[in-house]
Amino acid sequence: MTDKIAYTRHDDIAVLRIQNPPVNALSQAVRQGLWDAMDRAEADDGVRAVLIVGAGRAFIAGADITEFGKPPMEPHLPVLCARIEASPLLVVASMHGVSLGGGLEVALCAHYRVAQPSARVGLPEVHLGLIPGAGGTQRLPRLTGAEPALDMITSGRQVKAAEALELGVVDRVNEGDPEAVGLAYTRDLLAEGAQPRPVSALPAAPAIDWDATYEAVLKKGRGQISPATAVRAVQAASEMSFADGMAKERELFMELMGTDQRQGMIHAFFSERAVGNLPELKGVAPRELKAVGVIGGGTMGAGIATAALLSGFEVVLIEMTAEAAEAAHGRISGNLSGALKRGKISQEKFDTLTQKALVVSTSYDSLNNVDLVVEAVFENMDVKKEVFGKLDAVCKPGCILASNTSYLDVDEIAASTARPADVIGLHFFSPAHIMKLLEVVVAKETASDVVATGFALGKALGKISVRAGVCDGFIGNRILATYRTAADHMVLDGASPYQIDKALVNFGFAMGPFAVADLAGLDIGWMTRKRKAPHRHPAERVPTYIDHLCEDGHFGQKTGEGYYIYAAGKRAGVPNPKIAELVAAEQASLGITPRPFTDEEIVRRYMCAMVNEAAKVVGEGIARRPLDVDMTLLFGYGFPRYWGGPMKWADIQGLPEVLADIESYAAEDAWFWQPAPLLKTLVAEGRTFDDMNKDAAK
Ligand code: 3H9
Repeated sequence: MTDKIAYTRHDDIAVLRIQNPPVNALSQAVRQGLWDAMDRAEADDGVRAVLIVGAGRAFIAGADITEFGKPPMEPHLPVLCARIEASPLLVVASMHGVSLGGGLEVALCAHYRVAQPSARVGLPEVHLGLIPGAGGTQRLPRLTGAEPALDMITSGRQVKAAEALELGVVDRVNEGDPEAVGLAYTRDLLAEGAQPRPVSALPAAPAIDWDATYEAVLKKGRGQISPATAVRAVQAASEMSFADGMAKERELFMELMGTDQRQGMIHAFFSERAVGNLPELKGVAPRELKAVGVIGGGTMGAGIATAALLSGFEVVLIEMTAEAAEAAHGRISGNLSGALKRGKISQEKFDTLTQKALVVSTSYDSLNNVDLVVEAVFENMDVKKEVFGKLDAVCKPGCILASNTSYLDVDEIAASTARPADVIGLHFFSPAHIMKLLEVVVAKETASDVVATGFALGKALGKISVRAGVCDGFIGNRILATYRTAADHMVLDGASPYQIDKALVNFGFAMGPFAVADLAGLDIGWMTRKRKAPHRHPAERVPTYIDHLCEDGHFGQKTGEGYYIYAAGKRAGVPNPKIAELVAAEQASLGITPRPFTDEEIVRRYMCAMVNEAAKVVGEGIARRPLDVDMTLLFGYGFPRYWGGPMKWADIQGLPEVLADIESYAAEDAWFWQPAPLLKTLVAEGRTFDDMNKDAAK
């Protein structure tokens, strides 16, 4: 027996304690250990029941994800589950912390289940591009009926113990030490004469309209295939024998195991956890953070203040006038009342946050005791420098001065203060209390404990924090500018913005780039184009058709007209006929004969532009690792999670193929399509972006 399972006897009960920290994932050694321990219990004289418990913080978090993609090793989990369920001994699971995926599947093979009130159960495999593969799709519907099982499996959501009890997933909820609770329950069961009760022997769940459910789930998944595939597996549980249903589940599970989506989603899972794990921060203690200052109470400043309040910080927000201060207070209260309505905070908490934890002031002196201050004022270097000058004068020594700029030079801002080591960029995404991404922009002089504090703040706010270096647009906006340009070029050459939006939504983006531009406001791009015009290379192609719309005061959704026309109160628009006219006029003046594009070519060019710029960002050290780019695009730019991020997408396509396409596009526009040196190097060395991630983790 492996040391992953501790076997102890308590009278006529054998306790199998799984000990595989941190979360008792079902690695080969755990599976083998459980198998051997079941053998031992069954051979152990006088043992009448087996109690399975987990050591540490969870029962079992599921299959060991690090084993996926490698050759499967025996005993396979479905076979182990069947072996546990078929035991002549009474098998009980006592669940605490999480029981997820294969962890819940093991519990479903026990004959009885007791859970702590704080326990959570779920089948989250769809988030890894999979379906439950050890009987979850066959056993759960036999306990709960088809619809609750489908809800749990297709959403992957975690269900709290009370709901699990109601649904019939667990038999009892009892508080106490999991082993003591489990032993007491097992003794009760033995005393009652309870017999093994295999879930597989329960009648199948009655049929529902499977095809309609499949279609609805497929649509909701926006291109993600695993949730819809799960519907077919649950259908098998209703229509087939248990054995045939298990075979069907296995077949579908193995099919998904071979997909790009599975690779992409597992990359996202591990990258999400690796992104904050920077070697340069090992052993660096962050500074203490209790009170946070925010300069500017517009949408961004109010969002940052809201996020900080919700995470337990005291907040001092500075505005220029009493009216602006009042408006800022209103915006923050509005955000918080959203949290109140969604049940995230209580009325009492709402009152404390808005009345006690938040101070809105027009005097910079109110900042004299904050530990960190984030400036979120107008994007203008002179304005920023003026603000930083005032902060430098009033903030206490050691206070971190952060700018929320989205493209300005943080080195220049830092140099304008007497404490450049305390200056950092903290680039939030709007709405800042909702969006998960935080770019931690490290300037030349930024002290490492200031960087560590940026990451600590991100963690406290529940953000995914990515380290970025200083350049125009940092990681995200710099890459965005490039792939947006690729889309603009395609419009000039003959693709319509609507075809491009549709092709990219079909690829998996939440919205296409032109719908996003309308939402963000066309004036932003217009201003950027004007800002960059003086430094533009003569070979750079920059469309101007949309500027004419801006000159007429049309800025997208907020004015009701942009690439699309928006009826009052409607989020979705219809194509604006003026766009085709403006584009045609520009094509005529440039002597361009428009050509058709396939959706496939649109996606390929857009993605190649993204990957090429991203490779430059990594090559220049603006992003430390390819996975930092992937997480930036995933959490800040609506990139489809099931592709894992643009770098993972490129690895899956094959870097030589991506480079070959970039080189072929360069034949038409050598200025825009200059291949990234890093991409060329990786192709020459036969390496991938993921190889770089792995090297960085060593
Ligand atoms: C499955 O079960 C398939 C079966 O149906 C069929 C099979 C045939 N494996 O998130 P944390 C690591 S699919 C390996 O930071 P938390 C994680 O990488 C599986 N490692 O902590 C991290 O490592 P590090 C279905 C795992 O408290 C460390 O544990 N199950 C696994 O915020 C701590 O994790 C899931 O999808 C794993 N299964 O959250 C559950 N899980 O410290 C996935 C975690 O080196 N896991 N690690 O960075 C989770 O949702 C969360 O990790 C959990 C803990 C809620 C458990």
